Amino acid sequence: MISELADSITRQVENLTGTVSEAFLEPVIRVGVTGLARAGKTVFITSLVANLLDRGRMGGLGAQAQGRIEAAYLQPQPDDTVARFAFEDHLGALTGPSPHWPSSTRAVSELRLSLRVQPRGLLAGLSGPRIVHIDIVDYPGEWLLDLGLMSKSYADWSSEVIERLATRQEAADFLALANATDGAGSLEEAHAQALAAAFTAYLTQARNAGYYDCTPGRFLLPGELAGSPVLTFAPLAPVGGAARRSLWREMERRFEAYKAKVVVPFFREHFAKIDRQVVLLDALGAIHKGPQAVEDMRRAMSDILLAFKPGQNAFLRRLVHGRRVEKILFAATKADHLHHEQHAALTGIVEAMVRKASDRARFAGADVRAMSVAALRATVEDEMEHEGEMLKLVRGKLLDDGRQAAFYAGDLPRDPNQLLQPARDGAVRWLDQDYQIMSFAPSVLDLARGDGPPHIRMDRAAEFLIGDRL
Ligand SMILES: Nc1nc2c(ncn2[C@@H]2O[C@H](COP(=O)(O)OP(=O)(O)O)[C@@H](O)[C@H]2O)c(=O)[nH]1
Ligand SMILES: [Mg+2]
Repeated sequence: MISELADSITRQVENLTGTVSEAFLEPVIRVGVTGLARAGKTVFITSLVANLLDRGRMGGLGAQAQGRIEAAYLQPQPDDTVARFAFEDHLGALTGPSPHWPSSTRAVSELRLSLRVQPRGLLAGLSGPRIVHIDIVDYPGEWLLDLGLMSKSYADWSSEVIERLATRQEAADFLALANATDGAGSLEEAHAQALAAAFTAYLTQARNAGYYDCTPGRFLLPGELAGSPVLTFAPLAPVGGAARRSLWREMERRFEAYKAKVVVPFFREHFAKIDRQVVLLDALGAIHKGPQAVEDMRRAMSDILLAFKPGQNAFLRRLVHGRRVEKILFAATKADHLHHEQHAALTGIVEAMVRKASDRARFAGADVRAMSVAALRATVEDEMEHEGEMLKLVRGKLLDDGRQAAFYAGDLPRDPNQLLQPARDGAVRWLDQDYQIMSFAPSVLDLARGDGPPHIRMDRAAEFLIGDRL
């Protein structure tokens, strides 16, 4: 009781100082952008920033439509120890003379964009323009999944993972090695490394096959930690009374070190500071892969969402001290693969995926929204007659061979359950539809002055994320 009271007083004081300082200081909105690998984070941030700098295509952002944004500019990176998001490189890749998708990124990076805005309404006549800083933080969604490790012991985690792997052919090599391993035996570093390598190989294959439950996240994106002991462990079946210098005990120690030295710092230094969050999903990609990938994506989303419900996790509750993410946007990316008539169906699928994954009311008041977007539109819409019917489709340049091609992804159902239910029930393929996906190359752009790169609904996304603060 007393600690709850103290907590709520602290919170009120924090809120008060928040309000007071905002009136005088320049407010900072920290927007996190996450998603699983290849979800579209890099392209999303690049397009968002480019379109906030050149706002010709941002009619859906209220402050822009009202003519209140006077200027936008990039600032030096505010956090000395975080890599700067390589905006210029990525924009150069997307909009240069031979456009290509940016190379993939592996860790946290950040960028500060500042807007000079005229206040709205009554305040407009009273005060001059204000500066609002937007810090955009790019981090892998896989790192959020690691939150699930915090409440698990090495023994529990090992048992769970080994059970899950039993039915996966991708895990055969690792399981063979793990089964042939005597955890009670003494630690041999070469063997520990072989186990970790086999486990990492499994994780990599599993991810490529469409599984999303591929933790520990840093095994797939090791960055500067590659080869270090915190990444040199693997699940091993529990052994009773393993001695201190045994392989099993050492693996347990490293698992705990991973939590303390990798997971905790990420949540403390990055996650806990986020005000608004974008979660990107390549839902079309998952639908194309089939029911199992859709079900795995749904499960991964529900695990990711746990990070936004700090009340349910003791570790997070201590870390965030009542501070919370105010808005969460779930965005289905690459919507330029579909004619706009199908966008509502795609949004519906994402909405259902997230709603089923967790009950909205439990986000402690966060404003949650789903949307279909394309950060960089690589196609144009078209219609074509097919077996006596007019198909609404898109057309673009294929990534493989540069040919122009018309493309129809398939008929997404209006009722998302037509996909989510069979996925849940363990169907191996879709019954009466095939869903296609194609890789399009970004097209050569001829941008008018003041226009950012072409997109779908990035202005709406920006309005939802920051509109209320401009
Ligand atoms: N057609 C299309 N493809 C996209 C779009 N955004 C991303 N992609 C594709 O998805 C890939 C992964 O995007 P990226 O931003 O690197 O994903 P990240 O791993 O989440 O940072 C890109 O290389 C593109 O092939 C988009 O708006 N439209
Ligand atoms: Mg990236």
